[in-house]
Amino acid sequence: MTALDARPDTTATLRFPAGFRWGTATAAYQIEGAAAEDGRTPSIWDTFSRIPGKVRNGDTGDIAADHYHRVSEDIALMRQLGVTDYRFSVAWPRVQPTGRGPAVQKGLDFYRRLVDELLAAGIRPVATLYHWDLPQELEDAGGWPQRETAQRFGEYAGIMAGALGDRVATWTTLNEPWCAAFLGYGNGVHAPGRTSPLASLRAAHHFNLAHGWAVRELRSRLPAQCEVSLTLNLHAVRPLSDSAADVDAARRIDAVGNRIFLDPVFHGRLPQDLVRDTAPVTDWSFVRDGDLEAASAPIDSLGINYYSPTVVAAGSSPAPSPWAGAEEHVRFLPAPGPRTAMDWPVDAEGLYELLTRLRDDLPGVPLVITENGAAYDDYADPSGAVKDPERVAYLRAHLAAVHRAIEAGADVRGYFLWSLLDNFEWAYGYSKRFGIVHVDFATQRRTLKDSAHWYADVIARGGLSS
Ligand code: IFM
Repeated sequence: MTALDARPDTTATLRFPAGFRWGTATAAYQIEGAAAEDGRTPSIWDTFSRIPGKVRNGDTGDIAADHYHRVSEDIALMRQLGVTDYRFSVAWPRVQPTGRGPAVQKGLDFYRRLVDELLAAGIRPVATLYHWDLPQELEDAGGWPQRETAQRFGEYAGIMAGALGDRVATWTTLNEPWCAAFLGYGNGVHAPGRTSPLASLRAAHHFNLAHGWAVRELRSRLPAQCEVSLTLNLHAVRPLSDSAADVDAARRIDAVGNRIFLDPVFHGRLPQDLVRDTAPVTDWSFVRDGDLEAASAPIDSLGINYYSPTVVAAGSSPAPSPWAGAEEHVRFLPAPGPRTAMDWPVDAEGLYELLTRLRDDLPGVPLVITENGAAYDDYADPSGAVKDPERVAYLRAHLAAVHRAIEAGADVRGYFLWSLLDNFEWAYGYSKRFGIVHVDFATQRRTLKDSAHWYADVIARGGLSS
């Protein structure tokens, strides 16, 4: 034993591997604001949020956290936290307003500045090309259920790679295509608000295709050291019991929630049980020769967004539901335990289950937690502090689960906390606060919550202290 080995570990009891990436994440529509500036045109979320009753309190992303005008201030906050990486998304309608043709210089300039300032601050930029803000013109032309949208996305990916190239360390094609396809086109709680099982399955396929075509464009323009990735919100599905019927309910949700993306992207095939299950609502003839090969262009890592598990049993769920027919055979049950302000159960074990499953199902694919976090009803107290002990407990439990999964052999390379800032939480508007930095939306004043100080300490120690 060397003197070094004998030294007590005073920094962290659960230490993460050297080089582990500690980040925070945001998305363009949720924080940028400046919705009509410098040539940006409406996205489907600008349109959807203006439909009465679709977003709580009639909130929109017009101003959001005004990040477009406060980039430097927000990067200074990240620097204070000590994050190694920052995951942001590019607003497609800001750089290519109609979703076709040449890019708008001012839109590109905004992201250039963001990336340059991140690099100057020693923070790795991690860019997502699509976090749900489709240019409205492309939706008017048919949106994601139309194949042409995938083609447009590939071209847009090429524009971005040409503009920012190797200055972005990681390029992620899509964020949570499940939500975009099934909440956007299936039960309509997200933009564009359509309610058609067939449209949602078509959209899911075109997301896979768009991803593959974007990977091809990125690879042809980027230097080899750039990482190319995809982020999925995989469902940690648990059957209520080990009865054959409950296990089959879980299989159905795994097919339409997880394998609908995992199989095409990593194995170049459609899950055959999904094709059988969905036969009543679709014949899948929109999948053409060569599509699955295109979708499975190799990528360097898989991003995973995890918040809570899904418990299911045999039965049926009341419509409207996003599950493309699966809800006729599946009952969704509340998982036990404490809940966040979203009414989502706090269950770190689900993250461990997901990571160890991926360790087994996708050997050799590095994993990155690209989102994890919780909303609570935070407020600044009279002294100006924002005390959020529930969020700290949530984060600690989930980071401990990640650590345990790494020890069990899962190749997890990083963790991005959702979110840096309080922001526009889609159909919930500004009523839900996910940030570790509190935003007073009237003044745009930022205040570090206790969880931000706690996270800075975790990063500085390289793990969790006891
Ligand atoms: O805010 C969202 C984010 O845009 C995508 N993943 C889930 C988060 C919390 O709902």
